[in-house]
Amino acid sequence: MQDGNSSSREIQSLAVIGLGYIGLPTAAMFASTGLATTGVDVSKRAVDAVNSGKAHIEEGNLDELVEQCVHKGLLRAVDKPVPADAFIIAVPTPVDTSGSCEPDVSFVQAAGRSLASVLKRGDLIILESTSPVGTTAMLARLLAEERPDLRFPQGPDDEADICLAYCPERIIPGQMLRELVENDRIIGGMTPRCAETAAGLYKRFVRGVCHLTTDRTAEMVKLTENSFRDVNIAFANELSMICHDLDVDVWKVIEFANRHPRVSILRPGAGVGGHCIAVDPWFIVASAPERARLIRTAREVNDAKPSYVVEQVDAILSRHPGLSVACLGLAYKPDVDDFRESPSLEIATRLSNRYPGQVHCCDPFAGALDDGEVAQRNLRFMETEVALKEADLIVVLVPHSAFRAFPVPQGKQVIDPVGFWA
Ligand code: SAJ
Repeated sequence: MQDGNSSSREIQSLAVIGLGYIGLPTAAMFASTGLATTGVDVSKRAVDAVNSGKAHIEEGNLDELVEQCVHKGLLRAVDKPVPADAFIIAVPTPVDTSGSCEPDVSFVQAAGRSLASVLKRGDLIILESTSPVGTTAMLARLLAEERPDLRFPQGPDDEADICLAYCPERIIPGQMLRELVENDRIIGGMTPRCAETAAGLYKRFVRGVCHLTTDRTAEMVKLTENSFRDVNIAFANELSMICHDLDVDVWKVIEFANRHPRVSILRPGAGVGGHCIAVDPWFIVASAPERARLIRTAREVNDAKPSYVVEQVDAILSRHPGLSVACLGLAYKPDVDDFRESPSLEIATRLSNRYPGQVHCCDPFAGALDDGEVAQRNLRFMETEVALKEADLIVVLVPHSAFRAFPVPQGKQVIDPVGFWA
């Protein structure tokens, strides 16, 4: 399919289901183009924040954009879907954490059921949530059951009443508003007309190329991107442990290897976190358990890295039991206030419980952590400046830019899996 240039119908209103890390920036961006946009979320906190002109998440200039759009009457939030010409579903798709790592698409199903009653002929529905291959088609079947009076696409040649497409978000936290505009989009329509209609909507603000394809291909593209990154990071993490055993500086090895024109190794760290890279590869593993051996192993290597860091601390504290420890950084990656699936938070929690009273944590974004969770994890916080002076052992878990303000500590033991002072 070609780059789509035309929208087959005029879209005058949009409802975005899910006002989280993806839904809110997307809703605000559409509203900023003059499109009447309604954000829908079951969280009263999110709805109230948006209606008072605020973003309930920390992300660049998002607060300002939300404020402007709400002030102009282009963006509002409600707790149930309202009629609109187009719907974007941006709800979480976690994996089952009880051990099976099976994808949980129940939020997508709930979003589909909740918007079914307000659908009318000619509407467009776009799924943006990272999803296992086949989820868009599953959504079409679910909607067809809910609304037998409307025709939904059933195959690529079907001329239906409703357009359905899968368009994965690909924006990186910390750079979301820029990437929303600049990144290429992969637009997978259940029919060519669905893809063109969805592309017409995104072209309100996307300056990257809109690549049109099928729903199943677009679903797999998204999973492939994040799995590729996970495998590359697993390679770096494995390399860091091998180099440690061989007493070779992994940072120099990677720096020099990356001077090769066809080598590009990512950075080792304390583990892989967040709600995407640490989760999405499991969607591929779940759909092809026999084949996805490398993808599964990469997940296992990255998931094992926090234990490796804890063992490094254990090794020092077993020789010097009374040392005080400072853990620098708890967020899932640098310069974000997002602690979901954070390996650093896991490491700090394990150390705090293993060495009660000896461990302090520092994170410029700690205010975003829930007080109850902090208490439950037994975390104790300290100003970075004080911790760097007072702690005997510094463990750098996240290289937040704010830590650059402090000089490299002298005369201290340091464990630095992220290469902050490498
Ligand atoms: N990490 C490393 N070493 C690296 C890079 C990252 O250890 O060299 C770690 C980070 O510290 C973090 C985790 O990996 O714990 C994930 O961080 P990230 O910056 O790689 O990715 P996310 O999860 O913030 O965003 C990813 C992006 N996907 C790709 O780059 C292929 C983003 O474009 C997606 O939109 C996003 O997932 C998503 O929503 O799926």
